[in-house]
Amino acid sequence: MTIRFSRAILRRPGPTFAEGLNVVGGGGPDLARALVQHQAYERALEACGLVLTVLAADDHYPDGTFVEDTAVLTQRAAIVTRPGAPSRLGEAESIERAVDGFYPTVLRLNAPSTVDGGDVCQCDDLFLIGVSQRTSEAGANELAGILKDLGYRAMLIDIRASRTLLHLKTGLSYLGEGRLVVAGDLPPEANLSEFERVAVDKGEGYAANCVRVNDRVLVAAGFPRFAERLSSLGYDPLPLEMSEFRKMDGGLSCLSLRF
Ligand code: CIR
Repeated sequence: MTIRFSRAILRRPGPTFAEGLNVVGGGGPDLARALVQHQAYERALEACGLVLTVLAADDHYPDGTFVEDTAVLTQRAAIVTRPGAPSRLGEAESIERAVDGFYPTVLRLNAPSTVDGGDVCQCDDLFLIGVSQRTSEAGANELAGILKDLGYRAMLIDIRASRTLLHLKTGLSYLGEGRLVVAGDLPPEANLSEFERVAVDKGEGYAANCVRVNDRVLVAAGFPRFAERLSSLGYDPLPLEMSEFRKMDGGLSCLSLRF
């Protein structure tokens, strides 16, 4: 089974984009270039058949373009999260309004739980949930409970000891067909034996955050070995320039909520 998407919610980076959080990426993004890259990302989703809802940038939330962290959109309900960085908590409000029009059931996490959507990877009926610097144990457990009530399975993966992963999906993506792209140092106790692992070469770790959208796989440009690997598995990679979002610790998946 491969989930097919028909819509996506996005938010363009705004004037305060460079003031967002960054630890790994180094900061200093060029807003004009980020906007061009975002435009290309929008066109790519449209080329995959998606109808877009593009929200206005909000100066109060420099990280607001990373919409994925604010919700978990499933085929059975929408769950609005409570992002783990205090500066991002308020982002969920406008996302909830945007999602409300599309979902009859919109659920919420309770304070003080925190969950960033970047820590949540849907693999068909199984959700992998990272416990991270952003997603609390309480949040991961609460989300797992909500998902189980919806009839899904859920598995927690503790990445708090990782030196390379901001979010679980920084180093892991689901391609469909039982295939999981894995880079980075996942804990050995993470039991992912039900999946066929697709490895990412050393030096191409950033590419692990790719996104299967219908008949294509969006992938960061500049990682030729990984793109070739995808092609050899029969996928159709669609490379996108991500340099300015990478500087702010963002990956491909976090720029949209697909449903
Ligand atoms: C942050 O630190 O929250 C943002 N600068 C980047 C968030 C990236 N989100 C994601 O990978 N899911």
